[in-house]
Amino acid sequence: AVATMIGGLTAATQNPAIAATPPLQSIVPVPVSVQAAAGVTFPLVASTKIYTEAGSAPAKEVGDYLAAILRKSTGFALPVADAPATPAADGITLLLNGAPANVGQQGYQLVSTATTVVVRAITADGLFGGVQTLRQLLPGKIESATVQTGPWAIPGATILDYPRFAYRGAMLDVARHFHPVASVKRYIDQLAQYKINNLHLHLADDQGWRIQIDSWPRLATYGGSTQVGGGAGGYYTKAQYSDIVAYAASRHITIIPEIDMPGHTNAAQASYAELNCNGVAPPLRTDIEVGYSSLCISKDITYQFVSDVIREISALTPGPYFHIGGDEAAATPPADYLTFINKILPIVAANGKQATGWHDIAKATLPANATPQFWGTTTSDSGVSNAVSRGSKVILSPANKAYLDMKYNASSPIGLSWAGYIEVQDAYNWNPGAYLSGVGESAVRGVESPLWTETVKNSADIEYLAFPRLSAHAELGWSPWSTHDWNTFKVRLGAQAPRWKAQAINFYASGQVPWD
Ligand code: TNX
Repeated sequence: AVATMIGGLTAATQNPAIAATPPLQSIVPVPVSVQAAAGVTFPLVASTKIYTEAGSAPAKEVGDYLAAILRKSTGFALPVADAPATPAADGITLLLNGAPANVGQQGYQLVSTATTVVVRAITADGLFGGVQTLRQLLPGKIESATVQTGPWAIPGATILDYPRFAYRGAMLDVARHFHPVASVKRYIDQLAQYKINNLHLHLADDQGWRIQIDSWPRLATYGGSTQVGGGAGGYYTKAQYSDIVAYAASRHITIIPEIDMPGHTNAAQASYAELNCNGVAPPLRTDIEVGYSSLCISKDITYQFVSDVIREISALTPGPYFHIGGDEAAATPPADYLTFINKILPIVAANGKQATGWHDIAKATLPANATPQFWGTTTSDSGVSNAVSRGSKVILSPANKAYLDMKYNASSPIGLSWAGYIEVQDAYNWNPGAYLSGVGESAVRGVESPLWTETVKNSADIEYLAFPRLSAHAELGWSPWSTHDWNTFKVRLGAQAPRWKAQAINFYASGQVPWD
């Protein structure tokens, strides 16, 4: 009595046995394939153990992460130990051997029976993804921070899963409103559970500079001293930034730092008069206007500044990317803009990083390893398609689909609306692999959900705008397009509510979704 669901729920909805095991139908992002073993369940009990690939520290870390989550809500000891040669009958086993080759670098296979749960992957990233699926096979209260009453049963299944796109991203603007380390970590944990593997931090903008730079100390101490609305602002010390990077790594998330240039630079220009063509430092700004600031393209000191900043941040950043911003440079003459981008791309490369930037940078001739991030509201851009024809890959963040800071509708209490309202279905209904003309599936590195924070002051605000739309974007980035179906997605999304409640996530209970 095994029913097959290939990338979705068609067979499941016809099979009453599977209807009895709703967790298998509720996984977000939906796996490539799920086969249910009808009537079979693995009981998670007080004596359950977690076994990890013998001798592998990265596998052990994933096991420890899983144990920490499950211990809180079950109250069980869940010791983590090296896996025996044959998966033991009393445990959940995470192995770096025996995975089917098609799981690739980020995928996994999960097989649960009455006696074992075995996750196999080629990499620890893959095991971590499998663990996210495993969490969703347990009742939502498994996410609680306090001990809950079981029983805790994992439905019998064979799941094969791997991502459509290698890059699933989120961006958090910590410049407009500063978000302290604890808030960033909380968001990182939320991203990880939907298999998002990159967090882009927008570290500087007109209203604030948010990272310590030793060679230009006033950037943080003065440029970081306020924020939109005139509040106190703040910045990350180098130790705090490194702590965020390490925490993200423990959640298999890469941090991508952004310093926006040559526009969106008022906080820097306010901190150092020499960064202005007229040699006069402007006042700090706490309004939300855009397009008025520009670094001075003709001054040598500008490039000293850019080199110092890129060097110091790159040294703290293990990931391959450095994001140079480049958007809305309305105060930089077009020829100067090209001069500037052409001068700073080699600085990024000299620091061992690949450049990413808002797609405005594709007005310049980009090297093939530079990634334009499309944020427009149209479906064609000649700069981006030219970059693709020269070998670049693209990150898709179309503002009218992917911007988490757009309001859901006219009555949303926070958010902006310049790119339109984005209800959950709007966030879900687009195909990243066939969205921009001249940018086919293979030219897409992935999908990213930017959250600009002009109206976003704290974690509750972040969560209200990110959930549930972030989960929709996560599915677009991970799941095969053949599974794309709003009617089944909205049911799976609705099944996340008990989880979000257990985690005290302040989600928007959209009327489009049948919430559990
Ligand atoms: C446009 S999108 C911006 C940001 C704003 C955002 C608000 C982009 C690359 N630039 O400076 O915060 O709109 O939605």
